[in-house]
Amino acid sequence: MTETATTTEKLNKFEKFKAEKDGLAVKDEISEFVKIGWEAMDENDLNHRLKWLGVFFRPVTPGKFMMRMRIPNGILTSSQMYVLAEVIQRYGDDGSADITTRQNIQLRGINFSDIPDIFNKFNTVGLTAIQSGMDNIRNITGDPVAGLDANELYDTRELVQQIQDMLTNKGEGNPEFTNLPRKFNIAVTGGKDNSVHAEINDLAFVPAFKEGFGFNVLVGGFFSGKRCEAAIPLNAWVKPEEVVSLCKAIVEIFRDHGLRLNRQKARLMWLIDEWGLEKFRSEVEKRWGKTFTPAAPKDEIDWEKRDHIGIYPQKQPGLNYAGLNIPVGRLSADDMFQLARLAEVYGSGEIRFTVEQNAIIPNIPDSALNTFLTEPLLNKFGVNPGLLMRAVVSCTGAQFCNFALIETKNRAVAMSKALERELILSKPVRIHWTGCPNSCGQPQVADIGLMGTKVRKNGQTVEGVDIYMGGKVGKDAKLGTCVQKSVPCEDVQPILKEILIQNFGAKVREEALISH
Ligand code: SRM
Ligand code: SF4
Repeated sequence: MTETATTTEKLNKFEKFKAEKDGLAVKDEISEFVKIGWEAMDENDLNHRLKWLGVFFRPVTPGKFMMRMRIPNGILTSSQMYVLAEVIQRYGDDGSADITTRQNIQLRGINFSDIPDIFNKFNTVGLTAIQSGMDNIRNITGDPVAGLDANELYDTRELVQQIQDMLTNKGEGNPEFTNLPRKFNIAVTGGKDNSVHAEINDLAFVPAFKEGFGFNVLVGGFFSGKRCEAAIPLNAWVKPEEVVSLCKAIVEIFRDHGLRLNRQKARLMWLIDEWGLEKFRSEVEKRWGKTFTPAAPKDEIDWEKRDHIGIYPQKQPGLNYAGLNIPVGRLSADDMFQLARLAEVYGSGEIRFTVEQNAIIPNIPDSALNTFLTEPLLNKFGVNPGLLMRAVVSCTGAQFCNFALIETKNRAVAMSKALERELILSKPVRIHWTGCPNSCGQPQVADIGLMGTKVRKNGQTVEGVDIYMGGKVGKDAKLGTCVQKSVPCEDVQPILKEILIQNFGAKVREEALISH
């Protein structure tokens, strides 16, 4: 028997609560919830349905909520950034924000009773957090230098916005896509360096020429605790104007036929496995109402991936973008006010994010660059950071995430600094930390990936990592694999040092040798 949405018996607990009451229903109930207080709320409303509004109850910090935004293509205006900064500013030390591995932002420390007011503020500047968690489509990623890069093949900004508008009903919430079997990730890349990790999305569009410019379509990429797969070619080439309708058709197929009985098998790739790629392709064609043009024989991803840290000339003569290194994406309210101010004073009031959890300020005139470089914020978020710090990525980890097996962000920063003190590196090495096998910090795309686990040491259970290597990004992207299991965190630094020396050409600093 196939495992389809039409099988109503034996529903897992997630399917049951979705069938009992739609996730989006909480949109009309939020004022009522605020009246009764979060402590009195139904368990499923609190722990799950609120995520349809982008509001996350944090069992690690009860009463201090997290909000996950939607930032299509990772682009914000300074007025939007000011609003986000004001939201967290009122929570003092509890208020912080994180740039995420999907070019997005999450706000922390939020008081439940403030949520309706926060939504009103979002409305005034065109921000939305709708359907950003649970069984919904995640933030749609696009090229972080879209419209700036002289070598880009396609400016992804408008297309990404159109996909979001279609899927979320312009940020209001879309009842059509409110009950998917699981999460769903979409990425569009228009540059030559695959700056969005197309290969790890359920649906990705990569630039390719056939009847003019268009995209080859990849499907089924995902990470989960149980299984990780790179996306596979659908053998389809589409024109830019066909992308939105194809997204709709594929998400509908996933919604109507995706496997739902076993939550561990509910991502798109499991449906493709069950049907076979040919059947999947022809079902999509039927739903889309068109026949696919077969994929272009070659795509245009032929560069190594850029990290965008530094100052780079734009395609617009006389203008530059500045890529600022935000270690592990962590921002305070002050940092956000400063970023918004710099964007206004030196740029065009725009701030962008990358999937490496860094920020870009575009449109800085040549004449303003020298003064820009003297800004105090650049001492914290540099344009020329150390070669480990500039590439370190980390998921949320134990500080706020109840799935975490280890603390990640602080450790990632401390270890990058310590290794930079010990070693001389000649190129950036991408080290990704993730607190558990869910892989939000994408250790499989890293040069060196560290996945949190629990290990035994001297008869005690302690925090540890499994070490991944071999992740390749950009052209010919390839997922890394586990090379060493169960290393206690306190023993990781010397192992990383050795890996950096053996595999990445690092040299021991003489001062470090002397001080030993
Ligand atoms: Fe993730 C669940 C954080 C990107 C795979 N992820 C979670 C939750 C919501 C768990 C929870 O409720 O505590 C984490 C919230 C912790 C918190 O307080 O911040 C969480 N995921 C994140 C973020 C914030 C990591 C980061 O520090 O950047 C990223 C938010 C992206 C966004 O803006 O939407 C984030 N998560 C990812 C990615 C990377 C990506 O998309 O490129 C993945 C792997 C790719 C994928 O999904 O295929 C990822 N997160 C997961 C999974 C495993 C999904 C699965 O199919 O099993 C879970 C667990 C789940 O959904 O049940 C999860
Ligand atoms: Fe939490 Fe695990 Fe995701 Fe890290 S990888 S944010 S610990 S769910």
